[in-house]
Amino acid sequence: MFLVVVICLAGITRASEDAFRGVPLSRKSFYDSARDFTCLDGSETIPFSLVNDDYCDCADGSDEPGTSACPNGMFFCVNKGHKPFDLLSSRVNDGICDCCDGSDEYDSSVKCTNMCDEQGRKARAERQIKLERQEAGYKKKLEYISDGKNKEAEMHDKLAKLKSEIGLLNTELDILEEAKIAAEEPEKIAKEAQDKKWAEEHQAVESAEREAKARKGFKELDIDENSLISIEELQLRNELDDDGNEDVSKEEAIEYLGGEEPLDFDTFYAMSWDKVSGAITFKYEEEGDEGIKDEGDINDDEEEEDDDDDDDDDMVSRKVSDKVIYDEATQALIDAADKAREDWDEAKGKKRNLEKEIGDIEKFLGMDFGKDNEFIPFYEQCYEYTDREYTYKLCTFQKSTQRNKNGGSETSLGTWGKWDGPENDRYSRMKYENGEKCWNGPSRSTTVKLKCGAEDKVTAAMEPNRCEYLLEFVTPAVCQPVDHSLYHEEL
Ligand code: MAN
Repeated sequence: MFLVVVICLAGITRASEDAFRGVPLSRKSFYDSARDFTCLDGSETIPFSLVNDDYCDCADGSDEPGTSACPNGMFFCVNKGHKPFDLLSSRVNDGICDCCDGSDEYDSSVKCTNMCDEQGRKARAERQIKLERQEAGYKKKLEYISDGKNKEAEMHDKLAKLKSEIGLLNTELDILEEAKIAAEEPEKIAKEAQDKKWAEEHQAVESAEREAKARKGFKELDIDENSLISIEELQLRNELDDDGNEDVSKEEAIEYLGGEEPLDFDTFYAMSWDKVSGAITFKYEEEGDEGIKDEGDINDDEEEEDDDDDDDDDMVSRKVSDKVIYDEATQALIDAADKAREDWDEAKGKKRNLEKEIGDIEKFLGMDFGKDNEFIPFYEQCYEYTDREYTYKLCTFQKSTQRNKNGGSETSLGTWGKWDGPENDRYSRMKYENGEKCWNGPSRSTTVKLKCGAEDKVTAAMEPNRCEYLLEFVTPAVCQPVDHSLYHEEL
């Protein structure tokens, strides 16, 4: 009798255990053996004895959580010691251990060992490491935020300082400009006077030289030394044979003479010299400039004209420098103006540098460095990653490049473009755009995917599409605080 009761009780316990098999804890309240069972989609109500009877009654499969009778049923793996999860009930008793506690194979040819404790321990250890990394990362992120704040404040201070400096410099520049104008005015007047004088002297010397040459030429052509050039004398110069018939015709000579023959020097100089000297190479040309000074003058034997000739020679030999040599007073004015110009230029240079510095700071302050400015410390920092073929360099907020490991020049994979993460996580991706053009394709570009980690590092580089690069960048800057409340419930 006692045995029968025990067997019966055991049967009842087994039956009620079977009825609740595969029911998740969160839905346990819907499975009450004292009442009829209403399918969870509300489509039908059946006697509770039909729950887990290996026959599918509910359209949503909710009456068979512990058997594989319903194709869409869900079996709940309790997995005590590890993570519980819902398993498609078609996988129940299919000969494969899906739940780590083996509960899905309760009536199967395979015997599953309960691996939950071991797997749970391993998962917890891994999770612990991850959490510690996240926690350390977040701590570092707070440092970045504070460093960023300091740097931002420092930049604001610097900007204010530079702006006041440039204000003072503008006043100084006005003064220096006035001084420059004041120094340049007398310099201009003095210089102009001397420039004019020099130009006149230079011109006088040039024309004296020209005339002296003409006199030499005249003398050379004046074979009969009668101080006149005749057609016949010109006909003796082969160079004037324009038609190349080896004879200088009368007409050819007249063409060169250009006037009534015979010509005295003045007429010759005025009418013929340009043409004749262009065609004939005179002896004085072969002898160089010295020839002009050393040789006698055409009027050597004419007493009264000797003086004139001496004057000419004087004029010719008188040195006129290639450029103006200013007198002392003018030079002093030039030096003073040069100094004023230098001072003004120097101040202008200073202003340009200040403007550049101000521009750089304003650019920096106008940039988006994340929700809490946590990315400020990354401004123009560089990180490298080398794979089998290339070294990738990421200079954050600046550029991304690639260089072949065996050398060669850098290829631009884009310059800083924008934050490119999804709307709810904008700061999880960076985009670098408009890099070097891909052969027969678009410009190269780089997406940088940011992942939480304890230190700043590029950990992977890929080219998922030709000339579209993907870098994985691990950094504390994207670490979130650990929400301990999420990890308190025991697995
Ligand atoms: C270079 C590199 C590669 C890229 C090809 C495209 O070899 O930049 O990453 O795919 O050019 O021609």
